[in-house]
Amino acid sequence: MIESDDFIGVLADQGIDFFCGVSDSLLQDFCACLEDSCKKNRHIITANEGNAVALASGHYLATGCPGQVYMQNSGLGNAVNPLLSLADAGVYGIPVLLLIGWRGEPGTADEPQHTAQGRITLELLQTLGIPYRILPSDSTGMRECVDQACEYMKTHRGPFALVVRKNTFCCYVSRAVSDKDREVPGFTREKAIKIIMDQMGPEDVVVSTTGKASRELFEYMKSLAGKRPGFLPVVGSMGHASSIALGIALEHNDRTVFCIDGDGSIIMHMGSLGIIGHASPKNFVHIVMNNGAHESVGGQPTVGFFIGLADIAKASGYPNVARVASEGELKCQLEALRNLDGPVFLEIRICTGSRENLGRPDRSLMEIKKEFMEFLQQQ
Ligand SMILES: Cc1ncc(C[n+]2csc(CCOP(=O)(O)OP(=O)(O)O)c2C)c(N)n1
Repeated sequence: MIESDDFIGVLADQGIDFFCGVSDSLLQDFCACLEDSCKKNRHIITANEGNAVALASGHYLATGCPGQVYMQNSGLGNAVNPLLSLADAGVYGIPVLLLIGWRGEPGTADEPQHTAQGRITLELLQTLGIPYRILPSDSTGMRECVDQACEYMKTHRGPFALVVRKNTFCCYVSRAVSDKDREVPGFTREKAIKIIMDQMGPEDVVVSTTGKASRELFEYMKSLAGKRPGFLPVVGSMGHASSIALGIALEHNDRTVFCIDGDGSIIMHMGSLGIIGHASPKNFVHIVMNNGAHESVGGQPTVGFFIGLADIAKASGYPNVARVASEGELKCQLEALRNLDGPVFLEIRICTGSRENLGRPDRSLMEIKKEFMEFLQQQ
């Protein structure tokens, strides 16, 4: 396996010292090492992967040196447009070194939302005209592979991709700030989810975002006896849970539709806030679990604690917004918001952290969808 420090050193030898992207669990050790070793503004965790390609392009235009953009292969979808209509050799010809975590690699066990993307990852790169190498997991192979990528970028002026298999990077223990340093209260997402679920009725609908929030909700739902709210865990399609929930809320104004979002997810496609605010469904409750991190894939910091999410929602047309940071405040607000017109926005400041033994949905996604659609048809 490769030491992240070594890899970063090899990139530095080639003049690559600017990094940006959205992480993936396969790249979490590398990202933790970047957080520790890069000076401010040499490593930027972006809103989405398309942003990262554009940011690295700006870096190249300013310096003549390629930047490195990391992402999960799911993020290729977000990146296709700037890769093809900005960085491509037929447009501005901008060298960008892509580092892509290969979830759903054929022959490996992974979650269903990664299967299709995993199967076509290499083919998609080929279709995009982006040459690639699978990053070797030994130091000599890795160095030779980076040299080849850099040589290509110099001569062809376009992106090159390094595809990363599971267990390519050694474990890296981060020296980055702890929860204590970030001054967050010890109020977990799982605790907040239980409080929210406990005040929901059996007619309500909940749509939850990608990552551990959906896994925690799934487990809690299983433990609820009798009638439960309708539930759709959005296992992939990060950042789109609120738009899915909007589509449902507009057709079922007899039901309260809750979207349980994450800070990383809401930031990824933040434009949807203005769309929800403008559509203004009265039955829409948007709850954001703000832990200031992409906790599900290793805890890389987001800007969640540095921007006013509730203020942004207010300015986007949500008539009622609030921010809470404790169990007591959450219970009070949940009671109050029942009597308010939506769209309502509730930001919950929580700490990072989740159970080691957290499960995953153990039913097929098709079954979950069928049950959800049948639930919505019931009066
Ligand atoms: C387009 C895309 N990029 C990256 C990922 C990998 N990913 C899965 S969950 C997640 C973090 C979500 O962060 P947040 O919404 O803040 O929730 P938290 O994990 O903190 O609960 C990431 C980056 C993905 N699934 N899809």
